[in-house]
Amino acid sequence: MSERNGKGRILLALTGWEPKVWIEELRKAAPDRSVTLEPNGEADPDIDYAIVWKQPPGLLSKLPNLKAIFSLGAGVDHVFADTSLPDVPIVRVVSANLTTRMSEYVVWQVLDHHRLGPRYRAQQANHVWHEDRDQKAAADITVGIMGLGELGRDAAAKLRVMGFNVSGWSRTQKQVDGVTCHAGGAGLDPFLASADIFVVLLPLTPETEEILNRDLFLRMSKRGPLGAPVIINAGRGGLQNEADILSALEEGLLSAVTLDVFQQEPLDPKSEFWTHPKVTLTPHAAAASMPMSLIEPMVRQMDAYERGEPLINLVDRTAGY
Ligand code: NDP
Ligand code: OXD
Repeated sequence: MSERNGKGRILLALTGWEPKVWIEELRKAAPDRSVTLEPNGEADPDIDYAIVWKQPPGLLSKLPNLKAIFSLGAGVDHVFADTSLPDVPIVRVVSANLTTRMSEYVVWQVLDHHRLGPRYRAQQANHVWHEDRDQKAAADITVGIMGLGELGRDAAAKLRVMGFNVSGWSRTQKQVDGVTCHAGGAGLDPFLASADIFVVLLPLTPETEEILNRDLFLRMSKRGPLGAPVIINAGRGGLQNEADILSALEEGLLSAVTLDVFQQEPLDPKSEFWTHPKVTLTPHAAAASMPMSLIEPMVRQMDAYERGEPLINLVDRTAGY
């Protein structure tokens, strides 16, 4: 640990986010620690911890005394985008506050599709009064959650409270109360056959890249009350083949999608997604990283680590999440 007051020094490296609120929150939570904003700390031998969102590639490997990397996101694909990462622990966000907001988003979007929100908004825009009399109950619908991690499990529990049937898919077998759990390659087809609305809360890794593609859509159940599946992707844009989504919507392989994340963010102003009648989109806003709820626990982790306690919420480098 760097000397001075014995408290590890922090480098904050952000791309695309305004640093002011993060610095302010850090100064509040860690008044006794030095906080440097990248690029000023480049190659600084006194830096112990890096707090990052899309850090510039190569930056972290230049910090000779780096002890740990703290991701400002639950997802860490932005950290791994730097291929020269030093071999130090990576801590990711696991936060009840963020999890709750993600579940709000999931329940909001599932209910919106289930209760024909897109159709009624289009009718309103055209002054059309047409009530759909064939109204389904939540119990008639199965929501399939891809990714039964911190976020997927909480969303599953909240959807269950609303009365939906819930199935889930993960890399390793899980047991979740009231959820039919499938896992791995062998579990994928039974999972895809089980649901009507698919909620995607997977991390972006080499294994999941563009998993949302035409082949997968063809394997999804078409028997459900919605006629064709709905996909809600709040994981990462890299999980989706965007050309395949557009053609699947045209062909009726998918009935509608909600996309919070895109291959390229911000989304190109010319993208078809903006105006497509079967697309609901939000600007990577499903569950934003909030300084008030994330910084304090990160600093408390640093304190605990300096007392000899292990870091928690560590990323498995081999699995990539
Ligand atoms: P977790 O790591 O807790 O959970 C990930 C889940 O995905 C686990 O169930 C894991 O399986 C499963 N998984 C990983 N790889 C595979 C695979 N190859 N096949 C099947 N299942 C797989 O992550 P979180 O729940 O905390 O977050 C999920 C993602 O949500 C983040 O990585 C991030 O990309 C995204 N996110 C988006 C936000 C937004 O605002 N849009 C906000 C926050 C996060 P297993 O259980 O076996 O490990
Ligand atoms: C995250 C995100 O990964 O906000 O936390 O996307």
